[in-house]
Amino acid sequence: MGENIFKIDEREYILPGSRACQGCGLSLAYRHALKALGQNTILTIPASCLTVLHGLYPITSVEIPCLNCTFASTAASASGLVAGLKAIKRTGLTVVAVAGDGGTYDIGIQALSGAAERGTDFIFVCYDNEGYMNTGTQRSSATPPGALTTTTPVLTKLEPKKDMLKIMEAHSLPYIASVNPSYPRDLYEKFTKAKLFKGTRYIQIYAPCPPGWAYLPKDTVKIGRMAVETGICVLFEIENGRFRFTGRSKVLAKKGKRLSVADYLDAQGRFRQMSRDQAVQLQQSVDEKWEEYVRRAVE
Ligand SMILES: Cc1ncc(C[n+]2csc(CCOP(=O)(O)OP(=O)(O)O)c2C)c(N)n1
Ligand code: SF4
Repeated sequence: MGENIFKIDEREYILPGSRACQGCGLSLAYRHALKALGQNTILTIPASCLTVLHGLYPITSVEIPCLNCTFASTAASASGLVAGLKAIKRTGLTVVAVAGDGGTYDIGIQALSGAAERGTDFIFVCYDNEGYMNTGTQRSSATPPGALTTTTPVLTKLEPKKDMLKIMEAHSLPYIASVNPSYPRDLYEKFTKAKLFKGTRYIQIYAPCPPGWAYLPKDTVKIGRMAVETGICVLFEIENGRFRFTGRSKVLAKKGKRLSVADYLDAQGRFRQMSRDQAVQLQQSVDEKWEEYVRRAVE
């Protein structure tokens, strides 16, 4: 991948005054993702914080055409867009579906698996803020164990986080990537690269959320960096089955020195009720996953 920050397109596709919260990790990631995707893009988006960011009809803060679809049908609506473009012989447009973790890991998984199995020619982007944030922080299957949510208010979430990247890999996709808004150049390059592939491509954005995770809006970039330093979020791409670390994770894989997850947990109010056992277990599962990645990395 290239090394030049000045390669990033200066054009903005999100206008000032979007309705996302201050310090929203999704907004930051989306800004750079849209720069990489460019204007020859058609978006399809289910109910989520992202629909709020886009705004209420007839006003929008995003300068790219967008279809609002139902929760369960995100990937099906992308399949429809792809088929429609083919029917009218329009070429040169990228169909991109963008959903939260609720709309991907839980409600959207059936249509996504179907489209991926058919090899539909589109990019599916999941921004993972680890909960149903737009409706007030309910637990999803992406919520990490030990986190408080409004549906796990006393004991915290007890179950492990679903490994959606692994599930998508089982579909033998040509391109899969994990990105983080604290590393915009890495994110930009992966979105640019994803456009070059045919078939279903999957990108997962680690998306810090100040109100849902209970930290101050000014700390979003810091939280994102801590996630990478600890291995909670790993920057990588899988190209036709070949796994490689990228960016800061690549450096950490060489040096082998990651921060303890305790530093990450202490920085967020959502983990204030987490038990010691849960924290030890989380560290173990992060270490195991990291070792698995190290074993399979091609460079
Ligand atoms: C079928 C259906 N069920 C429930 C809702 C209510 N709803 C709107 S947004 C949302 C949360 C979405 O969570 P997620 O996909 O993780 O995105 P986020 O809000 O975190 O951006 C819910 C439950 C809805 N719009 N449609
Ligand atoms: S609730 Fe979280 S994800 Fe939603 S707009 Fe606010 S900061 Fe962003």
